[in-house]
Amino acid sequence: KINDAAVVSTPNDGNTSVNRKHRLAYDVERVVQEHLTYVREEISDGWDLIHQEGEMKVYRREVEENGIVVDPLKIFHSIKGVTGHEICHYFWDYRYRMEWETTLDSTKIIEVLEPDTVIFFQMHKRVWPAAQRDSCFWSHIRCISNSEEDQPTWLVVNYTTPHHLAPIKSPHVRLVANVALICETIINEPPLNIQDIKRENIECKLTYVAFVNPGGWVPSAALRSVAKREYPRFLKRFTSYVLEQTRDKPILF
Ligand code: 16C
Repeated sequence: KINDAAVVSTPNDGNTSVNRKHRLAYDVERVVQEHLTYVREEISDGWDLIHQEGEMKVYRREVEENGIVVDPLKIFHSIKGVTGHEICHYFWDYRYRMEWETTLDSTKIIEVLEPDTVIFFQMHKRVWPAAQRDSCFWSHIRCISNSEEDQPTWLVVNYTTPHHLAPIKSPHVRLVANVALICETIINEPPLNIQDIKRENIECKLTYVAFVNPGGWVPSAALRSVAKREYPRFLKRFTSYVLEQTRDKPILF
C-alpha cells in the first residue's frame, strides 16, 4: 500500500540564481533552464509526426551519432481531470513507478540530494537481441510560479549522472538519458470561488521530451520501431494511471 504524502517542492519564481545546496545543484539548474527554454519552441522542419491518438501527438527527429540512433522525441498531450502537479507527482515519486512503467525490471533511489532531487539506479527490461540496459540519473521535481493569477508550471527532469554506488558492470550497457515532463494546468470556465473548482473544470497540458542514447550500438530499424510503439504506450498507460489514482481524491493544485 502506498503512503500518499504530498511531494515536497517549493514554488520557484523563475529566478535563475542557484543557492548551491548539493554538488549537482548547478547541473540541475542548467538542465532545467534548457528545458524551459526549448519547451516553447515550435515543431519545425525535421520533426516527423509518428503517432497521433486523441489529443496526443508524438514527434521524432531522426538523428544518429557515430552510427547510434539518438532520435530526440517530443510528445504533446492534454488530459482532462488532472493538474500538472498531480501528473508530475506520480511521474517523479518512485513509489508509483513500477505500477505504470512496464519496461523496467527494477528502480531504486541510491541517494537523496534534497527532498526534491534524488538519484535513481534502474534496470531496464532486456530487448532481445540487444544487451540489457541500465540507467543512473538525478531526478528533480519543481514548481514554477509564473504570476499570482496563473496556475504554476510543474516539471520533472531526469538526467544521467555517474555514481559510485552504480558502477557500469558488463554485460549491462549504461544508457544516457535527458528526459523532461513539463505540465501546465488550465482551468476551464473557472467558478467564482476557487473552492468550487471540480475535476471537470481542469485540464493538464503536458510536454514530454526525451533524448536517449542507448549507450552502444542497437540495430537502427529495430530501435526506431520499438520506440515508436513504446513511447505512446507509456504515456497512455501513465496518464490513465494518474486519472485512476486521482479520481476520488481532492484536487492537488
Ligand atoms: O521517462 C520515462 N521513465 C522515467 C522513469 O523511469 C525515466 C526513464 C528514462 C529512460 C528512458 C529510456 C528508455 C529506453 C529503455 C530501453 C529498454 C526498453 C525496453 C522495452 C521493452 C518492451 O525518464 C518513460 C520512459 C518510457 C520508455 C519507453 C520505451 C522506449 C523504448 C526505446 C527503444 C529502446 C530500444 C532498445 C534499446 C536497448
